[in-house]
Amino acid sequence: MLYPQRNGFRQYFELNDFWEFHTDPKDVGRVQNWAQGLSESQPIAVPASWNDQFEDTRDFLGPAWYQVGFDLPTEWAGKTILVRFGSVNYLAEVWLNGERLGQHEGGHLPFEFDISEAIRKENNRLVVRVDGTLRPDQVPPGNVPPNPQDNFNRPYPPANFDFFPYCGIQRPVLLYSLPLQYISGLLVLTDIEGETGTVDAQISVSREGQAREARFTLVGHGARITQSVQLKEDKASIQFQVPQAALWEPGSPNLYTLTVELTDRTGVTDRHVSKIGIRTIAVQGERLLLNGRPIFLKGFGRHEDFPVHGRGFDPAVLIKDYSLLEWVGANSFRTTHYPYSEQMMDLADRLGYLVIDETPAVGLFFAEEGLEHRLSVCRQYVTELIDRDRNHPCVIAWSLANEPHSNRPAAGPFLRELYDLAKLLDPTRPVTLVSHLGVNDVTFEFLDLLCLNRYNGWYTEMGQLQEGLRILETDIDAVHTRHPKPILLTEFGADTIAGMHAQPPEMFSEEYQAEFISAYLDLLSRKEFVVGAHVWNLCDFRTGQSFHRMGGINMKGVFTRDRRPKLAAHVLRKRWNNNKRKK
Ligand code: GCB
Repeated sequence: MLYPQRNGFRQYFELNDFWEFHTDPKDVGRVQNWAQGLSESQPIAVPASWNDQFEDTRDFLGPAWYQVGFDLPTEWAGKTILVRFGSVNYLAEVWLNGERLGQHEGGHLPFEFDISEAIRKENNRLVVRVDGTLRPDQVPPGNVPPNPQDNFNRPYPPANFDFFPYCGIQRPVLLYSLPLQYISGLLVLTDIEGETGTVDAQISVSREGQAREARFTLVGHGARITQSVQLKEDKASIQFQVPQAALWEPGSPNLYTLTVELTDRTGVTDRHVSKIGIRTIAVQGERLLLNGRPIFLKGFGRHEDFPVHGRGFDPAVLIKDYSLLEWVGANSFRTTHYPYSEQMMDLADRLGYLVIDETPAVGLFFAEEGLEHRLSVCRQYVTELIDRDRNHPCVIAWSLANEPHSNRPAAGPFLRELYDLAKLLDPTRPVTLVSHLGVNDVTFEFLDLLCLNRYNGWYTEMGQLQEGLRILETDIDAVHTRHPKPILLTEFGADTIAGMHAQPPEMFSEEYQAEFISAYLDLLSRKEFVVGAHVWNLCDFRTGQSFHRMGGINMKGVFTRDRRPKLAAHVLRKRWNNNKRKK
């Protein structure tokens, strides 16, 4: 599924605006046929989570109904027309002019419907039912019966994860047009031989039509290469050699423009333009190699989270977060704990950040009940994520899950199946998942890259940082001895109340967080097999209410929720910016 574009052959407009909204706490909307149109409603902003927009919806998770009206641009008559949702959390069911288009499960990944038949010239009515209710058989799960062994205190709302379960239409909704026969898929693979880059590009075409040929053109950094090939069974592929290729990497994120056109006797009938980066990524022994050279990841976990918008797409916050990453000297991040917006990924390509791209599988547990459904949703996520992001040079690894409770027997086969699926769909990138278990994690046997979350000196060894570090060192050394693969510390951090100070440092003070992060980085820099460190978190973020989340906020950000630096941000900036190579 390619992102809509604007050119002579493709057009889109955003249905981002004020929509009509009605909550449906008694779940009567279906029976009362709200799909035909809402008789009562109030205005709501789209895209944005609904929770913080109204007085009475903060903890309301659904179901709720949205509606918007639009006319068809006259010049779109006779084209293929689709409606595309960037992210609706969690269950979406969609109708156009009373006709049911379909449904989608899971937030943070796009879905679309061909509405060429259902659309009218005027007065179209799009209705969406959204249900974010937490259920144990969903991913991420919620309302899971408490298990005394898990030692997990359920927050409110009862999510199985530590961030607020924001709901609604959270990313742009696009109405777009394509020619009848159009380029429907694109796969780009790159390689490097000496100074020459290789670009393999393959397209698929929606159906047979007039076009018999595809023309591929690669432009940039002094290169301009064109090649035309015949379409074979709705597919076409080429290979370009790019001498003296300008490689993509942090610090010099060189991109080329790849244009693919379908042509018939009269000329061009469709055009798709994308930016590509020539780079390689590989695990070799205990190292992670970018363009054949070892790379150390410096960065963060983050959340799509901001006051009032909730998890809603906000381009200004996105740009701001990239300027914070640059200011502090980071080169990477993980899309904790769900895929980020497509715009965020485009900017990572452009600005040169390495991304560990994570599916929405957080809080996975392996009780029998609901297991089959959770597995099928996870398979869907892996497939949709790889399909969405596989052409991004910024993506250096796929993360299948965050902290699955993988000490149950069912966990091994479940996660192995997802690993095999990711490898099948993309044999070029390392596949990982993020573990809190460590040496006994069954998945460490097969993962390409080991990701560990650790909070010694915070959740354990509270207030005793040195003791925490001693245990951490023993622990990661043991993981390394048993599994000699690269290790990335994907989370470590301490909640910190901005403005609270203590000397000697103590928990919750800015000094404790700064010392904690520095000491972790010092320890990790001594371990050759550690290939990166991601601080938890870039910014404070909203989560459920519980006794250990004051004001419903996780305060492990090195910036506050409104993006002001704490002491630790300055410490990181000094460390990461003073010596670009220092770990
Ligand atoms: C973790 C989780 C993350 C939490 C974090 C914390 O291990 O992966 O989602 O927010 O710990 O702060 O407790």
